[in-house]
Amino acid sequence: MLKKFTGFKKKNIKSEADNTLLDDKNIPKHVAIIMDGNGRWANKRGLPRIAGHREGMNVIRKIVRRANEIGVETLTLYAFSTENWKRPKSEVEFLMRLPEMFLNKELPTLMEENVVIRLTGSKENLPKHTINAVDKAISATKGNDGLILNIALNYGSRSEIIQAVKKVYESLEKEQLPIDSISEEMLNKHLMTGDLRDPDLLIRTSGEIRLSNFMLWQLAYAEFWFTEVLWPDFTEEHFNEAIRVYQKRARRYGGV
Ligand code: V0D
Repeated sequence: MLKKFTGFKKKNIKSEADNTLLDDKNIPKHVAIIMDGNGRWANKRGLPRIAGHREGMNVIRKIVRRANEIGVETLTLYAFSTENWKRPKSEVEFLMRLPEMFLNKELPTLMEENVVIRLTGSKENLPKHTINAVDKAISATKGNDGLILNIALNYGSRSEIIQAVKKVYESLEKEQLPIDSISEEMLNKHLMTGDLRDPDLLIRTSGEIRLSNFMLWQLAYAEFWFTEVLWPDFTEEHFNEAIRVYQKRARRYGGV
């Protein structure tokens, strides 16, 4: 069952990564990553935290390409949580420049690789320049049919659920539906992830073993893989290792 991965049919992306022992019949369709440890990476080197964020941004390109190459359909990256506003103003201002910096550099490559950019989170409080950059990338890539790169930006799961519950209530009122018509599907539809499928695999870097208000509903059945590696040190090999571990685990949704 486990065999050498020989490449993804439709793609011709070359990679130096170690492909061995990946089962191409059991690639997680949706992988979500909490990219933690950028500030700590910088501190360890006596650099300002923003240097860690910049280095972390450069890792994204490699992981997107690798995910696309092995046939992952959706890659969600947790870039900025609603709690991150509490950080020093100068750090937040720098972070809000990263979408532009990333997209200015990477959009041509993402187009070549057929990537679709999506956003999960609230646009509230985001600077205009950040929204513009992301909106531009979303419209530029919406006709592509490759990997969905879903960026969780200004996202928090509990407020997402509250907002979905309010929308469910509104739709019951509007359509005069009984309370028993509330279903998982109905709530699911009103979450910010909308039509995206649930993640199959969650990766969190930097040794923190918690969810930190990330996709609480959507991660109900996901496999979790944690690593001590800090995000700026994360490589395709670490990504492969996470997929290998995922493939070794039985996934039975509570059945037998
Ligand atoms: C900092 C490590 C890319 C984690 C990666 C504003 C935290 C670098 C984006 C990005 C951030 C955003 C939107 C988009 C394309 C890319 C990004 C933020 C932080 C939050 F359409 N890196 N990145 N966004 N960091």
